[in-house]
Amino acid sequence: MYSFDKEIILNTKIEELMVSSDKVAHVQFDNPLEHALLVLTKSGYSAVPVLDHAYRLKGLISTTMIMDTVLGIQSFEMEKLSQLKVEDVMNSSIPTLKVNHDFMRALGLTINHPFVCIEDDQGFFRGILTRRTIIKLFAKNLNKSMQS
Ligand code: 2BA
Repeated sequence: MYSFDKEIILNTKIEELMVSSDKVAHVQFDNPLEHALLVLTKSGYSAVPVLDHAYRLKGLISTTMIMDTVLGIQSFEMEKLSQLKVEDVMNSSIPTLKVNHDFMRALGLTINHPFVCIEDDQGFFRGILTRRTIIKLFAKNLNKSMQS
């Protein structure tokens, strides 16, 4: 028989779970697509945040978005990798969190999104909340009781 420490989980602050911005692979909105593909491939992540030069959040870009863009009717149009920029392809309508948002909001968003970007009141990027950290929190606070 297992139970959760509900209070501990619900009172966890988003800031405690956040992967801070200095540890998050990202690209800038005006980078060419080939740079974004390089960052995605070398980091091993399937999607990363897109920022502006002041570190404000602009959206996210994934390998699938890039490959879908270069895939022509008959062949890959690889020249698009240098012709197009990240902003031409990125998804700019993404859910975001603030550090003071409550845990249930974060939990709800990570059902449909592998990670959610966290920004401050001015829109500056603070970091990400990943599904992995949420699952780890539940695993850590799962207690085995004596009754079976
Ligand atoms: P994905 O890249 O699709 O990764 C799915 C899961 O695979 C990750 O889950 C993680 O458990 C593992 N994984 C993938 N690449 C990894 C790597 N280079 N090092 C260690 N583990 C790796 P989560 O950790 O929950 O991450 C969810 C999503 O958040 C990732 O999806 C990625 O899009 C993004 N992400 C996570 N950490 C990031 C970081 N430091 N920088 C940029 N994006 C990150």
